[in-house]
Amino acid sequence: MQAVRTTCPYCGVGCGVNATVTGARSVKIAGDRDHPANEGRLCSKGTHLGQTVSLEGRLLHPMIGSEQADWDDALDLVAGRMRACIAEHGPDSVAFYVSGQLLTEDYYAANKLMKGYIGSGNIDTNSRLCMASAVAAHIRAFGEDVVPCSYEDIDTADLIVLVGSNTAWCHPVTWQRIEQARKRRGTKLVVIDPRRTETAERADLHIAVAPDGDVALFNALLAEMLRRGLVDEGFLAERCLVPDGFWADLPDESGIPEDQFAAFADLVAAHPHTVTLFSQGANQSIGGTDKGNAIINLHLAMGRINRPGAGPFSMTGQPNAMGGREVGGLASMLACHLGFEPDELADAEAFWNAPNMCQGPGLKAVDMFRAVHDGRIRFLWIMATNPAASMPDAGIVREALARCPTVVVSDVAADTDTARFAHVRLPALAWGEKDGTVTNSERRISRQRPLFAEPGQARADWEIVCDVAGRMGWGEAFGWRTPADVFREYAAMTQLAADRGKMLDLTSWGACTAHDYETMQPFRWGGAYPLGDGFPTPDGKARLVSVTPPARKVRDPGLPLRLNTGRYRDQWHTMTRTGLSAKLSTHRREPLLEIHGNDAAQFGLKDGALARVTTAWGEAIYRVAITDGQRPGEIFVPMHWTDAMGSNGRTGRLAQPLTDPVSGQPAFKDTPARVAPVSPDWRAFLLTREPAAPDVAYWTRAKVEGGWLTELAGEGAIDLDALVPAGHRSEVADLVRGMRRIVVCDGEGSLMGALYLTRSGELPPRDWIVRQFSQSDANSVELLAGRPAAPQADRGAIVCVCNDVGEQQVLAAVSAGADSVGAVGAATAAGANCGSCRPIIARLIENTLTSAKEAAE
Ligand SMILES: Nc1nc2c(c(=O)[nH]1)N[C@H]1C(S)=C(S)[C@@H](COP(=O)(O)OP(=O)(O)OC[C@H]3O[C@@H](n4cnc5c(=O)[nH]c(N)nc54)[C@H](O)[C@@H]3O)O[C@H]1N2
Ligand SMILES: Nc1nc2c(c(=O)[nH]1)N[C@H]1C(S)=C(S)[C@@H](COP(=O)(O)OP(=O)(O)OC[C@H]3O[C@@H](n4cnc5c(=O)[nH]c(N)nc54)[C@H](O)[C@@H]3O)O[C@H]1N2
Ligand code: SF4
Ligand SMILES: [Mo]
Repeated sequence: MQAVRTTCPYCGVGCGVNATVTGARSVKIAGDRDHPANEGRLCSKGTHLGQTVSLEGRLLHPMIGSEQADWDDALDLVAGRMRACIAEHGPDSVAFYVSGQLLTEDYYAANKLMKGYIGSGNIDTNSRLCMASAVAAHIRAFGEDVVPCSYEDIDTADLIVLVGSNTAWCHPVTWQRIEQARKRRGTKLVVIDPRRTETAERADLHIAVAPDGDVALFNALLAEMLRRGLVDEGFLAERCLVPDGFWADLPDESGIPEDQFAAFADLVAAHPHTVTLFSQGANQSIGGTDKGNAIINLHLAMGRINRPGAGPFSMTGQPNAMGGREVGGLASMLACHLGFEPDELADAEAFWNAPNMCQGPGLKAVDMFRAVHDGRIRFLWIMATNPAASMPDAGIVREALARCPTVVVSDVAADTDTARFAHVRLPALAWGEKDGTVTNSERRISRQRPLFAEPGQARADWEIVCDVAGRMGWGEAFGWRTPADVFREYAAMTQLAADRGKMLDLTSWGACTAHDYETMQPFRWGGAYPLGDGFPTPDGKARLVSVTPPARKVRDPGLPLRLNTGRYRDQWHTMTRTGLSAKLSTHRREPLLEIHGNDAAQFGLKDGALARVTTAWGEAIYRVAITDGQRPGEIFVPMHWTDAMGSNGRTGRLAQPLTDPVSGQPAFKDTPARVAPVSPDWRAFLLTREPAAPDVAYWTRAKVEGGWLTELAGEGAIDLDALVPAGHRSEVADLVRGMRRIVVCDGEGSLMGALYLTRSGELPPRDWIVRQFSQSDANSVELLAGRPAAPQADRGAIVCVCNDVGEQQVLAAVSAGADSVGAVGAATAAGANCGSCRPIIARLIENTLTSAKEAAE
């Protein structure tokens, strides 16, 4: 079999993948050495793509309510409801909420349908939650949403500053590139993040900034550079417009300890080749746009832009966040980097031959769901996103979905939190089936190519859009036969941007043949330095923007903690795909509440026990993890768990709906909160072949090899028979300690299910028991004991998911003399594959060596 060159469907690094199909639904994955974004590397998520391509959990037929339907009936219903809604309530009563996980072709079709044919601006995307602040900052500074850097700049930088980015977990291949630059040329690394993440641990300087302290810090840094005479007066005079009073007004209070500030300033002063990468710690804030501009201001003022190894570099989150921005998937943009000026509207109208051109911007995500809630929007089509879990104030979002007369959901998964509200569900093609293009963080366009036949009745997202458009009477404008047809039209439309001096120019692809499209090599629009010849503003100059730190809110004493939310290394958002991989699920099997020991003591929380987090918007329950990586007063929880994966761990319940006034992006990183212990009567864990969703107070489940592992807790009596499957059942009980263990095997002696419950004691370690699930002859005596008769060395928590190496094995290697990540890899194979676990191995080595040194002193 020949490998197919395609692109990873997860993060915005945009890694090239060589995929070799090995069976009906199986594939061998390797990094594409010829792809400039990754040069052969893949992280843990990319490496384990093969574990997510089975048809488990897929939506394979259109559904009307809970009934399977055929495409004609489903599409007739969608088009009929949409037509009636427009006729009765006008075009603004209809909205699309789409996603950076659509392909550019899907996005283009949906945008054209809404803005040119339905006649409303009401199409917004989950990129509103993700990239909107960076987009707004780029437009304010450069006149267009252009990222002025590329990955090569990381290779040639002498100083890399990461602002609000856990790069080692969220952009792991970019991280490996940073580590390579450090090794090769001694590049220095500064990490600005309130938490000591695995990224921050590796930095030369970690600045644990206060939440939203970034604008103050960057303003003070710029003032310091002015004092040191390091501002590039020539570049400023020639290429920038500086607002009156900019320097006089520049606030000069860094908000961080003086010695740290001096160290940071010295590093910045000494290294003209500085790249500042920023991500959600910058964007997801009530001052997110200002943070972007504070960073860009520094680079403009020092002339550190448009040349190798220098520039402000916003990293995109999703695989096609950038493509969506290009085609116009944000309600605040029209199409192809155009806005809503009369001449722009007129040109787009002519290009699309649009019968119902929209007249202005539509509602941004948070406002869009409010409009659904109060009945202004009555028809909502959601594609490739899970807002019932991922929007802030998800309670209101759920109420809105429950009230909305028509909710259409296009998804690859059958059961998502959002799908539960759908009147019509449309099965979409997933990664490995779909065909089209995506654009990564550095503006590089790559192909996603199909590997498998289309399963069931699933269809491409763009085709579904076209079929609905056809039923609305607009078949001709949506008559594309292939994704190449769509891409060609989109590329031709960028002429409207090019005519206006914008950098987004794909016109050379406007007449590409099917063969050109098929054989497209990854390419970058705008080249390495798109802004090098001048900025796309009327006078060709960039703008410095005066920014001030957001006003400090008066805090509610009943909510004394600041809740920060974000990501785990091996899970992707709402887990509909990564949650199906046993390997990826070993990294974190339950959502944790990370909290400083002082706070835990003050609020009575114990490490490993459960705790409730409450905000003004709702409450959720997590497993407590005490860590000095959190600053006192601040807590962190992951965004990933949903109602489909657990009873109480959905973080969307907690997040506030406050948004940045310029970009409309929600401030997910700083919600006032309180915590309290949860002390259930009993705790248990359950192994099952099929996913369990037991009716108990607390549960959360994780995929394991061969089935599912569910952690449970609750009050009062438990109906054990409802939990364990039928079969050959063995059981032990110790009524004094309230201990029950049940093991169920089938006729051949394979383990079919097990339950371990206690009211007062400990539960046995999970890993050995879980491993018996994928073995053929289970020993029920050993299983009831919770351990093998002949004791085995405890491997500890799994560190390397690729090669299945545990913490104890790593520590043993370190004790035996392995003092580098490479040496540990040679001894244990940990970290020798994708490399995502190298930062944690480095920490284990460092901790061991430090404690050995302390012991010696
Ligand atoms: N493993 C994994 N990778 C992913 C994703 C995933 O779901 N899983 N999702 C992708 C997507 S869509 C996105 S958007 C990216 C996100 O990638 P990142 O932005 O790196 O991820 P987050 O964990 O959301 O947040 C990053 C950090 O911002 C810090 N932060 C919070 N408040 C502040 C602040 O006020 N100032 C500063 N300087 N920092 C702050 C947080 O402590 C956190 O460590 O990841 C992409 N990659
Ligand atoms: N608390 C908190 N909340 C957050 C964030 C945070 O940091 N903290 N981050 C925000 C950010 S940056 C982002 S990007 C969002 C992400 O949030 P979402 O977009 O809601 O999360 P996903 O799980 O990626 O949802 C994608 C959905 O599309 C489906 N899907 C996958 N591929 C396809 C396809 O090809 N076609 C179709 N039709 N469907 C498909 C998946 O099954 C899944 O249901 O979350 C935001 N929410
Ligand atoms: S860094 Fe990992 S998740 Fe991101 S594109 Fe590359 S392989 Fe995929
Ligand atoms: Mo994102």
